[in-house]
Amino acid sequence: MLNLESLLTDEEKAIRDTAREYCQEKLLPRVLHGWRTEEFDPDVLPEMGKLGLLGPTIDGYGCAGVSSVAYGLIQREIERVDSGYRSTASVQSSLVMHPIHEFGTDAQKERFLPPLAKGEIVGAFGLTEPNHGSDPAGMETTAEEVDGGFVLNGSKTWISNAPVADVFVIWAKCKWDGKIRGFLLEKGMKGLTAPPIKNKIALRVSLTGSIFMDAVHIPHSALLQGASGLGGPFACLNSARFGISWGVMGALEDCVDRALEYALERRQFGRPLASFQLVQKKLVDAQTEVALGLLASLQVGRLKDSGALAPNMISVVKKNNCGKALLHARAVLDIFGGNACADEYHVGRHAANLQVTNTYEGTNDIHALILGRSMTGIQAFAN
Ligand code: TGC
Ligand code: FAD
Repeated sequence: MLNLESLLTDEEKAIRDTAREYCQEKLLPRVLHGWRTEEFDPDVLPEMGKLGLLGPTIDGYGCAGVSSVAYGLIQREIERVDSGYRSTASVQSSLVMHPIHEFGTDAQKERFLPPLAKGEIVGAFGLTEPNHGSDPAGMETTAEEVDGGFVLNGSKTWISNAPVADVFVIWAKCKWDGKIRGFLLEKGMKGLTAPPIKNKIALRVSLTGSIFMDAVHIPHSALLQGASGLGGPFACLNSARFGISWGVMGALEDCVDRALEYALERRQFGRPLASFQLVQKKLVDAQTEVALGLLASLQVGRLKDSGALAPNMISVVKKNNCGKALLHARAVLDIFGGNACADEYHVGRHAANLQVTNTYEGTNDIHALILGRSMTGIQAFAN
């Protein structure tokens, strides 16, 4: 609608085309099975890894070293199929590979990044707790220094990939100075369990779980040395929230494309639905938000790559694009009438997923308060 294409480099277009071809040819045919069964498909991450779609902005360690805009374009193509596949991939890239790359030691990078990039191992990111979602500063998970390392105690909930994760980036409050730091835990450690949360009504193709840590002993080498304080997890969230801002636009684009096709074919009162003014308005409003949202994310991506990004800009696109995607996916879902209920029309699935994308990585309202604090100088989260 606003010729995003003209603002992409040839390399970005080629990466986008590779991702689109993979997602449409390989992921789309599997999505309804995954949605209906809630089964995690273990082939997805290795397939993405082969194409260089995991941790793509990282230089070295088997990663592609591409622009942030290319990263966004990849998330858009994955989420055009399903937000759950994008969740699986973006946790791996932004919330696990990114902190290891930014804050890890050389040994941690060499050990974990290549297999994560290939999708041979799966990562999870544990920040949210049963009593602390929007306010991670209040977390109750603790790390205590002991002879030979640390002991972690606590629990995390609603953690993407957790039930199948090989490596867990866990954020814990350190007993010695009260600061939040990241630790790398590994599957099989004594006292560590990650049961699935079943029967979700959204994001059913991605696995979500709890993490329980009952006196988990880890060596000193498991500490992410470069991060101390909430700025550590928030730096990871900057990258993931940016990716989500692109991803949800892909989901909304799919909703618009499918609704348009349906509206042109389905006839009522002797005319195609697409001929009714109210239907046209729903389609145009949604398509307009896609065009504006993508251009905003492109601008944020360019600023990110040039080093001129401020985190508030990410709140603008995370909040706007997630909120608009949810609103307009629900609006165009109306066009399907009773068929909105049938999963083979796909749009109801997107609308359910988009409720979650509008919630995780900071709810829409929390991003409003982040921006409100910036505008007014008054923080409204708490007293
Ligand atoms: P606040 O005082 O604002 O900040 C504490 C420290 O962090 C620094 N900081 C940032 N640094 C980098 N980037 C950012 N975006 C940052 N935001 C804050 C800040 O400078 C400060 O540093 P320092 O050195 O002064 O200590 O902290 P607060 O406690 O007042 O924050 C409140 C609030 C609401 C903004 C924050 O807690 C928040 O964003 N809450 C939302 C929680 C959230 O987003 N959780 C996400 C969990 S992960 C997830 O959902 C993954 S889903 C993945 C998937 O499946 O795709
Ligand atoms: P709460 O913080 O309890 O918020 C409930 C409501 O209250 C929201 O509407 C919120 O906006 C509002 N609210 C809260 N505080 C305020 C305030 N001060 N002012 C005004 N309104 C307020 N987390 C991870 O760490 N890793 C993951 O991989 C991960 N994956 C997820 C996957 C799924 C499928 C889901 C559903 C969640 C996932 N999350 C993950 C957790 C997610 O980040 C949290 O659900 C989210 O941050 C909100 O926290 P909460 O659920 O505790 O809601």
